[in-house]
Amino acid sequence: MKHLIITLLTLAACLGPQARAADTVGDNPYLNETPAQHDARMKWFREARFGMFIHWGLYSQAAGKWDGKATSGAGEWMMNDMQIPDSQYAKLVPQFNPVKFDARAWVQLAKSAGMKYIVITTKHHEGFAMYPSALTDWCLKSTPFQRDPLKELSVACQEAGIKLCFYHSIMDWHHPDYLPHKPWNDQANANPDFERYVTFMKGQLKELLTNYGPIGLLWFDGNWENSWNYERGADLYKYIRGIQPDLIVNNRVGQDRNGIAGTTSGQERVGDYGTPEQTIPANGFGPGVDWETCMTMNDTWGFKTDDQNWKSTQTLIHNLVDIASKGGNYLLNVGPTGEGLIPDASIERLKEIGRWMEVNGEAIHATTASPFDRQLPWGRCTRKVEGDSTTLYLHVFDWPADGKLFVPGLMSAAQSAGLLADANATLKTETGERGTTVYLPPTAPDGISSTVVLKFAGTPEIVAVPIFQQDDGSVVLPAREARLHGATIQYETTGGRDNIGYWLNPADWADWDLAVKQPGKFTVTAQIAAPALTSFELSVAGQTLRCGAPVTANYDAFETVALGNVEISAAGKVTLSLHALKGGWQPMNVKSVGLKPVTANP
Ligand code: FHN
Repeated sequence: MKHLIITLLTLAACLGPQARAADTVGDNPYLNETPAQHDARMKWFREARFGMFIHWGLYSQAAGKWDGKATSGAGEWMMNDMQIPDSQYAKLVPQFNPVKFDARAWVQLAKSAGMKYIVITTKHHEGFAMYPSALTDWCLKSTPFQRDPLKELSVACQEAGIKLCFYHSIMDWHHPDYLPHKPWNDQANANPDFERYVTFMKGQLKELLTNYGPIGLLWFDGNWENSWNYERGADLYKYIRGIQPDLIVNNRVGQDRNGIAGTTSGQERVGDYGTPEQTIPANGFGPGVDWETCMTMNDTWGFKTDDQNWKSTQTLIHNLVDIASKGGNYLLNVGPTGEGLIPDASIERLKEIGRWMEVNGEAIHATTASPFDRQLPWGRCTRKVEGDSTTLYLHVFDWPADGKLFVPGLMSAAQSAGLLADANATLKTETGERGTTVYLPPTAPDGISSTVVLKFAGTPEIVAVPIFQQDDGSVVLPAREARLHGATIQYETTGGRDNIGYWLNPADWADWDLAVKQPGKFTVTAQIAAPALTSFELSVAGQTLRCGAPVTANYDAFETVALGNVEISAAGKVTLSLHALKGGWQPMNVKSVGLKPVTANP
């Protein structure tokens, strides 16, 4: 968990300010593209919304075990985590013979799941090229498998209309000239020359971008070591787009701290889109920023026999919907075995996702982010604008028992309302002072997520709806109605949760709008779960309370904490916000904030 928090905090720090496409970097014509040219290049990516990540390498043969011992980390990190010298790790080479590899079957599985692109590891950190490279023997041609899986995938993808994309690691634990040198790497040169390594890497990239047809995108990784920097990233970006100008390149071509989605100001950003990993940002990154969350289906990227911690299909579909509703892509990983088989548990989930996408795919593909300023209490929204008409797809996770789906802030009457699962369904809608109610049939068409379709002429009016006081003057601000700000803070619903969570970055924060009709003094409480002492600020109507929360057993053990008193002296809309207090902050989960009028002393 600690590693995850550090990783997430790193990512959180890296996904702050809005990223933009790679600006003009140097004099390369491929970088001075106009916004229209950039949009044309990014079009397929933005419409895809869903892709397959494939981590396949020598590590797949090891399956997470070495000399009978299981690695504690991810399968593809075994060489590093168990500090296996190259000379010993090389014993995997004669063992690697994935005779059951079937490119068409892999591509068909992706296509049937509704995936529009495949990103496969051409070389992971172990340095082993998963194709017959002319530049090294540390590649597939040295194994009994005398085929070229990238060539076979290229043919299968072109037949199926799927974009073939390549992952390539900058970090290379094997290459004798790579720096920093890994102490357990016994193949190093006495005088390693990193420039020679970069030339080698460019040579392999040229092989990959010359021999396998048009490649959709280059997914760089392993860019975080001090041998890599912005200048090298910009140079590499120019180099590969000089080979395939229409190529899209992720932001890990740049140096980690600078290259990921524009952490630095000025010109130091490289790459075309951001790459949150194993996390879904709270709100996306706003209009004009392209991003993609990559995620494992269990806990490892590369195959591990022991890793059977599979996410449910419900979680995977909710992730896909959540990401699309925030304007991002979902790159979902499979880790094939050393025999060339995708694990059955992955196949099962992808087929279930495919059945859902057959009915609901139009609410994912070629959609844009939700027009609502906060998460909807029952699910998510995606949008399509075609000509002067707008379609809102309401993804209903929690089907209302009373059949009334309230859409807060939707103030325009829909021209039509229906269900993607039933072309004959015509739903009644009613628009009131706080939003629109859609009257639904008693049973949800899909137990995971059902899609309600609202069509509008022009652009529907959507307003930010404050939360109103109860008749007794009290008000509860629930997590699901909070506006969340930042890269990792999010509203959690998995496992029955209903709280603000993943508040790992103290720069993230939350706020609510409330409509006060009965001003006065209020006692403030909050339902908080925090495994470590934490401190934060609550601000409303010009007052700030410095608050602390007691330690609770875990992130799901909520306690109601008294935070103090505030006065709201005038009726009207006010915003109540929660901010971490630097120095005393530790992650905490919040279920709600409550205000109760202070009754005059009896
Ligand atoms: O170290 C790699 C890891 O093995 C995996 O490839 C992920 C996928 O995004 N990227 C790096 C960790 O951030």
